[in-house]
Amino acid sequence: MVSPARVSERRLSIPNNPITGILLAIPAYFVGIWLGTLFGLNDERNTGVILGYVFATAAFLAGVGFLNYPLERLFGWRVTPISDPDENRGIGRFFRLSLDHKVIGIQYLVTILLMLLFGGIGAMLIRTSLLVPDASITPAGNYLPLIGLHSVMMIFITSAVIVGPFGNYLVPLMIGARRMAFPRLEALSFWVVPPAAVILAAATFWGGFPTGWTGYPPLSEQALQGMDSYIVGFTLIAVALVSSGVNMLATIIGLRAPGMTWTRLPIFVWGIFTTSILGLLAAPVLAAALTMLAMDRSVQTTFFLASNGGSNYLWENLFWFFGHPEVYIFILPAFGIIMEIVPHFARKPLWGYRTGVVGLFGVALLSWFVWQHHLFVSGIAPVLRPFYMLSTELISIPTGIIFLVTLGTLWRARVWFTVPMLFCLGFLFNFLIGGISGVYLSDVPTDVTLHGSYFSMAHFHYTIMGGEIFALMAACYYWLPKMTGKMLSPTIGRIHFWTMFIAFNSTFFPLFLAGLLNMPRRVSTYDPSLVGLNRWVSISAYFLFASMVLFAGNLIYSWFFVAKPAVANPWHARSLEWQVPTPPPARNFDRVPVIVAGPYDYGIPNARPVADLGGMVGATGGG
Ligand code: HEM
Ligand SMILES: [Cu+2]
Repeated sequence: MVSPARVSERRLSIPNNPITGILLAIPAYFVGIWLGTLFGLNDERNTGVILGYVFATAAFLAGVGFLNYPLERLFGWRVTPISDPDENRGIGRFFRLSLDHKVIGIQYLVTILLMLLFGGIGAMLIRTSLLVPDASITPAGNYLPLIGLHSVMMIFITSAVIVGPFGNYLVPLMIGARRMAFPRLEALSFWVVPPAAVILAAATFWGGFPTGWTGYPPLSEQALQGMDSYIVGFTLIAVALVSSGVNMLATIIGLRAPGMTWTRLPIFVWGIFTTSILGLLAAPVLAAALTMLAMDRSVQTTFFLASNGGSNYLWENLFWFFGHPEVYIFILPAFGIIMEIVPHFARKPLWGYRTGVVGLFGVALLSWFVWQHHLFVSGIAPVLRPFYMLSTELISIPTGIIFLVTLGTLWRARVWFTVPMLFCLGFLFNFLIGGISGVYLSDVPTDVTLHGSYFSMAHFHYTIMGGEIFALMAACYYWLPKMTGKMLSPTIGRIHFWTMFIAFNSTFFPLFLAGLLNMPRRVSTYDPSLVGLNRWVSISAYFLFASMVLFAGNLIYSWFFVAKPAVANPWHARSLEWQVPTPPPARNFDRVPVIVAGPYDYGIPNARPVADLGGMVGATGGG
């Protein structure tokens, strides 16, 4: 221990911000490229590009300020405090390394919404190309890179779009904590995302990559340097998943306020909890597999190359061992949002709270035992097929439980049809179709014909876009008033919901049909008899994009033009995050609250307010 008297006041004197980060990253990239040429390997260009991306990311993070704390500890300088309310004021706090979970939540939200715009533009280009059955709009060789960029960008987004903005912002507020357990790790889980997005976009300069998000060898071994973007970018997302996973678990286990027993925990927090277990355990497998692929492409190992004793089937297993839990990383927090929001607008206790928690854990547990349903037609031993078929179909049971908990809460309720509630109902409709189509895919005889067709593509868009993204929209309309202090316009919100709901279904439902008619995924040409169907889908997709523009318009209009301030508790909700003022003070709670009741005790005579907050302003009991 360094005694206080000897602590030096010296600090690093370079200004820490993203600009410094970029200025350091550019030379670091070229140092990496140069180093790559020194080894004299056949794959030297890949080695250089991989090293370049890794160095650039490290330099960027150092420029943003991630080295300060380790250096301060190492040399005994004065250590920067975790939260310094004076430093953390004004718009500038969103553009630098902040350790306030509320700032990180908003940084995450804005970043991811911008990424969503790029992913969405990619989707529009794909659908434009498919207006004609031949490859005349997209020249040969451009279609697969387009699919690759769109799919991986969307996977980056959907991996973090709920846990990043809403998990970081809300979990401490919901459990009565002042911060996350490891604020620096929390900041890191955000600051690796922008470099991941930039590195992914940089693939364009190398002509993109042809493998989609699954990165199957041998194609991924043969592809040009665009593939290296996939490897490094996806590894950074794995870093984000692990660091946020361990942090969320430590926070929820360790920092709950007195009285916040496990059965009083808001169900959204349970959604984050189970997601975090999956992220923490699955992402390292992905990172290991990607490292092996990077080594195959640079230092000439042959893990996945059959020609030298490796196995591409090994990749397929490693990838899906991560990949299937990954899709539940998308949906578990969405389940959490739906079960969280519905009781507040049904004004009824969450029906079967404990069963709902069991459902979340059931899904999380089973998701480890099903990955080979992605490999039914990839040479899997025939005796294994029934096992994976059964385990996959079993997942419908805990999923069904979560559905029943939500429907039971709605049963005979006098529902308040706010915009967030509409999106919850939209979620239930879409996810039902998505889930049921999953059961067809888990059935081996049907999957043998449907695998690789638009049917499976429609299935996962129903679950991910119709599910996770609808839940995201519900979360935005529900919690943004607390996070930004501004109400979103409910009128635009309703128009947004109906256009998005109708356009989504009219885009993706016909694609089940396209799949049944044997239209293959990831191919830019199709049978001319399907041209009518495809044009219908493309035009619907334009409307879907327009509905998202309407959402962006609503954000801008409501934040900057109307700026109607949100009251502390516009929904008269009981749960803890609504009892603090809007926007929440820097340290969340004047003093640590004492939790005395559950968050969903609506309609219960003489129900106590959820917490004793020690006379804080803005407190409302809810009724
Ligand atoms: C009731 C639950 C579900 C079942 C039974 C199920 C079943 C399946 C099966 C068997 C496949 C393999 C299809 C094939 O390629 O031949 C599949 C693919 C897929 N599912 Fe699901 N699924 C379910 C829920 C979900 C959820 C909740 C998500 C995401 C939020 C999801 C995302 C995906 C994705 C991304 C793929 C395709 C991966 C690819 O080939 O690129 N599924 N699903
Ligand atoms: Cu799966």
